[in-house]
Amino acid sequence: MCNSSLITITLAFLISLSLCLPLAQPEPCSNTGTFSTNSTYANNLNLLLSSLPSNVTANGGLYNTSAGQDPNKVYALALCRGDLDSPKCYTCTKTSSLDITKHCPDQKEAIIWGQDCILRYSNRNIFGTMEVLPFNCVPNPTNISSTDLDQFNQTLYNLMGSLVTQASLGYSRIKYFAVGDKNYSSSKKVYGLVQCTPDISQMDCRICLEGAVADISSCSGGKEGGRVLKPSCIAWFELFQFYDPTFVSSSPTTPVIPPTSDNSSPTKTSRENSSTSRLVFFVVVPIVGLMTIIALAWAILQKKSKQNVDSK
Ligand SMILES: *[C@@H]1O[C@H](CO)[C@@H](O)[C@H](O)[C@H]1NC(C)=O
Ligand SMILES: *[C@@H]1O[C@H](CO)[C@@H](O)[C@H](O)[C@H]1NC(C)=O
Ligand SMILES: *[C@@H]1O[C@H](CO)[C@@H](O)[C@H](O)[C@H]1NC(C)=O
Ligand SMILES: *[C@@H]1O[C@H](CO)[C@@H](O)[C@H](O)[C@H]1NC(C)=O
Ligand SMILES: *[C@@H]1O[C@H](CO)[C@@H](O)[C@H](O)[C@H]1NC(C)=O
Ligand SMILES: CC(=O)N[C@H]1CO[C@H](CO)[C@@H](O)[C@@H]1O
Repeated sequence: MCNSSLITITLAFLISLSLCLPLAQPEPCSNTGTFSTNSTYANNLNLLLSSLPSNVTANGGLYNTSAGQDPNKVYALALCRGDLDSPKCYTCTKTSSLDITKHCPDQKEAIIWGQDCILRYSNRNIFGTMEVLPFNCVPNPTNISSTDLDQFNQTLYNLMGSLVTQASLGYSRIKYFAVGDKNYSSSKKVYGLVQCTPDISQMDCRICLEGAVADISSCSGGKEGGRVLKPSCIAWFELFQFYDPTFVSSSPTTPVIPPTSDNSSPTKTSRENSSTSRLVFFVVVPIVGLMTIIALAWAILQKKSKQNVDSK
């Protein structure tokens, strides 16, 4: 009994730790130019970043805005994951707005993918255009057990394919969003999530997501999970339910037949930058190792103190 509760606690602790991972992610700061402290651009940017968290929350999870006049005009966009409640959306955009200035202190353009939100800003108009670069990949470091691989791979791509179709119809409350799960064995399930920024068209959402799903095998092939992150869309899968299960999709749960107009659907975009994914790998993997050690030490201490209590 003690052992099972110990395992539960350790697992819960590990999962909660893994949710903090994105804070350790290096953030792509574009090299399109820099601005200096106290400049008009800096002031416009600070104004936008400080107002984004409340505005995105008030606006139901998405907000795009701009401030100033050319050449110092700043465009900013924030999007929360479709299953987030307002407090979590606020926290994520708040944290991301602080992190983005920390990671990219003087870049005129930058993007950050928080655990639950995307935040971007630029000196050019970024609204309404589908973008797939920069590209970020966050694999779950755990290898999937090899006996399951073929069945798993097939199930994963079936699941993600139907989520892409469902999300790109735009029926969700936050427009392009879908979550779902599928059994890949009699006792195991894979869970998926896809989302596009609502400013792009259905067709562009589909193109972006199909590219992201195609990138899953290079990002996290053979792994128990992974996130492919792009400016206009994200695709994410895990072997546990990482999204809020109370999220109710407004579209039917039955698989949706793909629209015929998508027969000519373009293939995945090329020229994707994988340097960030390598960075993420080298940074995230050692951190996960360290966290595991801390969690185990913590669990052992818990067990000891529990035994002390029991023996009294
Ligand atoms: C920025 O402005 C503040 C207050 O106006 C001033 O104290 C600070 O020295 C300035 N910093 C730079 C780098 O110019
Ligand atoms: C936000 O994006 C939409 C869609 O691209 C655009 O029509 C709108 O003007 C933008 N809002 C602001 C404040 O720029
Ligand atoms: C995971 O798989 C890769 C190759 O598929 C292998 O190199 C690596 O050692 C494995 N890691 C663990 C922890 O089993
Ligand atoms: C699917 O997996 C779950 C456990 O995740 C299990 O309880 C359920 O029986 C499985 N369903 C089928 C149809 O295999
Ligand atoms: C899994 O299947 C997809 C599509 O069927 C394929 O592109 C991918 O390379 C496969 N990945 C692995 C690790 O087998
Ligand atoms: C639409 C909206 O909520 N706009 C608000 C964005 O944030 C600024 C500053 O906090 C407010 O003044 C706006 O009203």
